[in-house]
Amino acid sequence: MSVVSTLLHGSVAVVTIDNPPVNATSQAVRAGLLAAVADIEADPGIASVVLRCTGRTFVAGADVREFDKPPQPPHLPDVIAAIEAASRPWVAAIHGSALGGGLELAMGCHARIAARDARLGLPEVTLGLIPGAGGTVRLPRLVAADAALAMIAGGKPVTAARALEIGLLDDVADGDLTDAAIALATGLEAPRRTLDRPVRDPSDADAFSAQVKRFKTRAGGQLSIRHAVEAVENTLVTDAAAALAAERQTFLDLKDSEQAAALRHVFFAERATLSDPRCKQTPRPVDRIGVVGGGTMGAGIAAACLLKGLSVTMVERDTEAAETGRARVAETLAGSLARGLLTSDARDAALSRFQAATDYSELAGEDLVIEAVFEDMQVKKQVFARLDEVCAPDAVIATNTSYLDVDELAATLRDPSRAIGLHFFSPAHVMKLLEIVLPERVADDVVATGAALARKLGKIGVLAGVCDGFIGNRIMSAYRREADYLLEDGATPSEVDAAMTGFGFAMGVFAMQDLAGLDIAWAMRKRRAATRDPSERYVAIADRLCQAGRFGRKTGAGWYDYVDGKARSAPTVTEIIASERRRAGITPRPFDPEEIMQRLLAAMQSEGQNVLDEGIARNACDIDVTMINGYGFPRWRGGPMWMRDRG
Ligand code: T1G
Ligand code: NAD
Repeated sequence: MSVVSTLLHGSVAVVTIDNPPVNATSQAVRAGLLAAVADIEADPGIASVVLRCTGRTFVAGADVREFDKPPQPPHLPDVIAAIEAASRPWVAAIHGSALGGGLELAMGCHARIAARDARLGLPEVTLGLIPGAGGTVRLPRLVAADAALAMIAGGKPVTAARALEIGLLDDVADGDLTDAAIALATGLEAPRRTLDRPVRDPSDADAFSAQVKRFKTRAGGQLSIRHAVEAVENTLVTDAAAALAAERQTFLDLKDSEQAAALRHVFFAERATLSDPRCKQTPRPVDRIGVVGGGTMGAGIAAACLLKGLSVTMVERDTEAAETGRARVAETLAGSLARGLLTSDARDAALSRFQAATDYSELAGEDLVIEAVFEDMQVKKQVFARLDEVCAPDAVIATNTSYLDVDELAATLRDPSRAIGLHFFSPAHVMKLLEIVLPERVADDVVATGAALARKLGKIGVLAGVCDGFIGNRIMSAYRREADYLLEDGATPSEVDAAMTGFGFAMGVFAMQDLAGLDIAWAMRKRRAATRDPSERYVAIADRLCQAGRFGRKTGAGWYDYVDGKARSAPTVTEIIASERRRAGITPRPFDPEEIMQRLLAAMQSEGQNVLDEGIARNACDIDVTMINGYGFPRWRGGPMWMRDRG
């Protein structure tokens, strides 16, 4: 079966692309489309054309796998130009996602219709690129420039309803999409070429200027966003041909850039994290989820499951705590509703699938139960013992512990093979990363069940071995330790944090500690004091802050003083650091951002190598995915291990 085929429906030619898994515009697809255009142009009996795709989606973009090789003709811009120049009208019939080159192809058509649940977008900036087949020139001719800028520089798709509203779609189909597209095509007199349309100026010039500035600021060091903004600005003031040429050149330059290579690495690495054969086994059911503990994490996990259509039973210590947990869940769903992430009906339906209880026997029917109680081994063992009694024999029992030994917890069960670690990140309904921690005796289908839950929740599941901190927290402990060394050696908290944000982290390591709370790590350090290696350098600055009751934002002071929510350098902290330097006999010296980042990266990479050597992570890609999706490592730099291996 050819990847592009044409069938006649009366005088309408239906051109179908069949290139699984996502109908990417591979070289074969591009050549097939060009041949179809020529055949149709040579047939006077054809009055109009419908372009559709088989499978789960319309064209989801150019084939990212081809980007490392020199582009092969026919090039997508030429295919799109041939369709746009056709003598008969072409209608794109969009289902699933029309993304990148797929949307560019649809914009080269003369009309567009989509299924109601379709999405349309130009995500090229997320790959370190800008649209390279006319997206920055045609989109501002179909929608107002501000809407075009949001799509191109933001990289996020819009729904079919939004696309219809802004003028990107001519119609939305509720019934059979192809039939609706044929009807639309039949009604078109002549092709209206997108490039012949004038650009649509922004609805509000001042707002547009502010939007441009916001995107350029937000871009930070990511080149693609800056170039995307400039391409849209250029389209507004340049003729179409010149704008197309400029866009193509920028695209080709960016395609060979280090940032695009890094982002392609992350794109494929994120899709490979569950390629372990055990993840492909038949999983146990994960429709009914039990959560023990309705605190920060328990409520977040419950909300994450409810938002993805699962049902949840939460068990807390007592009625008051259960009510508090329920309130936290309701508040989280209300936040998602306020952000337009779900309808009020969907929110109500989610709450109808949720119950908060105090009696563990309510968990008897759950497929999988996750404990998210205090980070205390004795408390968790008691909870595991109760779950062992009440849960169905093949129910999976999971722990959300951050640091504790999952093997030790598994051993408390009569059947340890059904225990697994599911390390969510806070806020659990937002953060994409889920570390799936595998105890020694975990059953293969329980691993598959953890992977199935990650997929169901739309999370990126990463397999981890059992150790102190698994992959992410272990590496974070290493660079947090290095940051403490830097303080004692002469740097200040704000210098370290500024070096990290300048590198591309969303937040510096000290600001992050103030947000999470210094007391949690302090409790852990005190627990481990007896077993600490006396020969290892130990920096007591953080302990001194905690002894002074400086636990971070929650106490109004931590590494920084907080005045009206704003962080300020704290004289108390400066004094504590100075006294610790004196005690250690260190003469402080200045550090520039490069040296700070060099030392922090070296700490991440060295601990990452230890994690690989001990088999805690399957490969370096999984470490990069973990640090990007759990700890704010800048995506466009590819991850600590990618940077090390690129040299
Ligand atoms: N090229 C090649 N393979 C792709 C691909 C692509 N564009 N998109 C997905 N795949 C593979 C993916 O690696 C996986 O393979 C399988 O398809 C299922 O993907 C000229 C230059 C469409 C929303 O950025 O957002 O066009 O692991 O697991 O969760 O201006 O895939 O099975 O072997 O993600 O259902 C722009 C990227 C490209 C869209 C479906 N397009 N893809 O999500 O499945 S640049 C994109 C996605 C471009 C033009 C420029 C998602 C999806 P395997 P999946 P999913
Ligand atoms: P929390 O203190 O906010 O919530 C713990 C909840 O467990 C409390 O509501 C408490 O009432 C409940 N609880 C205690 N014993 C119980 C029992 N026997 N039965 C039922 N409920 C009980 O703690 P948290 O921040 O949600 O952390 C929970 C777990 O998640 C810990 O293991 C923690 O290490 C881990 N974790 C936390 C984060 C984070 O950022 N907070 C991130 C990942 C993992």
